[in-house]
Formats: sequence, structure tokens, C-alpha cells
Amino acid sequence: MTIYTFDCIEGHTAGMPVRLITSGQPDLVGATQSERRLDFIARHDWIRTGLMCEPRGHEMMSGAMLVPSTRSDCDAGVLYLETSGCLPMCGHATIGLVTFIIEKGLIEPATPGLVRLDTPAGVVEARYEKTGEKVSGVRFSNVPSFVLAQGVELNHPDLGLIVFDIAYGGNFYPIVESQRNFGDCADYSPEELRRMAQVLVKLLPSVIDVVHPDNPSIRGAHHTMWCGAPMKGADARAVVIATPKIIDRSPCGTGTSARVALRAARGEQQIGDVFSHESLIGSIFKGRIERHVTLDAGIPAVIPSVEGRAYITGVSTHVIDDQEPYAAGYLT
Ligand code: PYC
Repeated sequence: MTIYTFDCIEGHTAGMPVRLITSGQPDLVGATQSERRLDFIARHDWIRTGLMCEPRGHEMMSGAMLVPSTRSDCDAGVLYLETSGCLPMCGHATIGLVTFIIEKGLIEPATPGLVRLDTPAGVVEARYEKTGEKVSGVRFSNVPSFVLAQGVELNHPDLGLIVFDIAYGGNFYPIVESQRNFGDCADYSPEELRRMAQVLVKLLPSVIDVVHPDNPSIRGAHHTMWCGAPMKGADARAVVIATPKIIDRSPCGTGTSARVALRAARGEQQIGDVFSHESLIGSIFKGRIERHVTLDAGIPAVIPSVEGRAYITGVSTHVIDDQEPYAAGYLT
């Protein structure tokens, strides 16, 4: 029998849970964080499922694990863990983990006010502001974000023909906007959106091969964005589903980045414009275009930044006894 122990900081960003694992990390093999993510998935994914899924977590649980940086120019390395998988990047978790490590004094960044993170998707720079002991806001500059495809058509069994664009902001997002067979995310219950997302994600490979042009280990779309009119005066609203189960409570940092990339490609947003993006529950992220860049594969992209706020709600220690029946967790 082996008992594994993990210390965590608990909290939320814009209402979406963040569980930050600060001890018990496995030794990972790989020269880059992207390679270490693949090693984690191959050998240690039970830590993700054990700490994110029931009975220690729940359907919406999401978080991150602090790991050593593989680069000398970063303050910390990070893997993003949630019930939907070990992600290349996660925006709300980035805002959360930066808030937690600064408020708890876990890391002293080389440059005060700036945390450089070695993520599987690339280097992410997060700027934070403090009011007293509290972090009052985090704005991270994301990895290059771009449009993979526009006008993709899919015959959805519930909706009929739907047309959407696919953009990348650290994860790939089919972005479904108002059209003949889909009015507004507010027309559907969260459970209906989740069911529609599960079907879309399942059928997507039959119409398009989703692969990052510069990093083929980032492939497939497991997240979807369902757009609608804002409820509280933001510029737009979206409900993001990270299949199989997550209905994001935040406006989704990587999803907001993907939407900003789409808006940039359409000429709807310029450098300096602020795009306020509202979530399922009305919480807000602010998305900006920091600069235009080009992928190694020659595709135009933007560096978006996303701003939001996170809060610590507790600390926890979880143990996983490998003889326990639900050691690796479960989702119903
Ligand atoms: O904030 O990037 C995000 C995110 C990904 C999945 C859930 N939230």
C-alpha cells in the first residue's frame, strides 16, 4: 500500500474553481514543459483524475500543479489539470495560481509585479497588482493565438446545420455564434449546451483535423464556445464547455484569447481596444490585443492579454491511498 499526499490551495477565478497543487508532484521527464506534459499524461494522469474528479473533486473542478521550470528565464513551471484533461494552457487557472503564489509568498518573481510561467503551450507572462496583502488583479499575456478555420460546417443532430469558426488561444475552440439554427447561449440550459458540445466535439474530426501548426502534440478540440448577448453590459457573452463535463463559470481565459484572435482576424478589434467578455454567471474577463505576430508555420496570430481576479477560499491536503477503490477518481 502506498499513500500519496498533496497540499493544495483552493480558490476561484471569476467563479470558476482553481485547485493549485503545491506538493506531491511527480518527477517528470522531458526537455520542455510540452514534453513533460506528455510524460505526465502517459505515467501520472491518475493524479489529475484523483484530485479533480469525485470523490476528492467534482465535475467542474479545475486547477494546476506547480512544477520546476524547464527554462532559466521563468519563475515557475505549471501543468494545467482539470476534469477534461491535462491542458496545454488554462487562463482562469493562470490568474488563480498567480494570485495564490503571490499572496502565499510561495514564489518570489525575478521581477516584482511580473510572473513568467513555463507552460506546455509556451511562456506566459502574468502581471499582477497588489492592494495591501491581496492581489487585486492579474493580466496575463498569452501564447500566440490564431484562427485555424472559418466557416466550418457540421450537421448537428440536435441543431441541424451549424457553421462556426475554430480559433486557438492555448486550447482550440469551435466558436458558435448566432445563426439560423442557433440563436443565443441564453436560449439553452447549461445542461443542453453541454450535451450539444459533447456531440459537436465527437463529430468534429469527421469535418476537420484540428492540429497546432507549430506543435503537433497540441491536437483536437475538446472545448467549445457558445456565444450570446451580454446580460450585464459587457461586449459579449459566451458559455464555454470543456468536455466531457465542465461548464466554465468564468469567461474562459484561453477561450477569450481565441475569441480575441477571431475578432482581430475579422478587423473587429485593434491593439488597445478592450473586449469585455461575460460568462455563464455574468463574471467578466477583459481581453486585449498586445501585438501581432506570425507563427513559425507562417500563420498570422496575435498575442492577447486577459485580465481577471481570483480569490483564495481555503487550503487542503488530500491523500490518495492506491488500494482505495476510487483512488483515481471517477465522473458519472
Ligand atoms: O480559462 O482557459 C480557461 C479555461 C479552460 C478550461 C476552463 N477554463
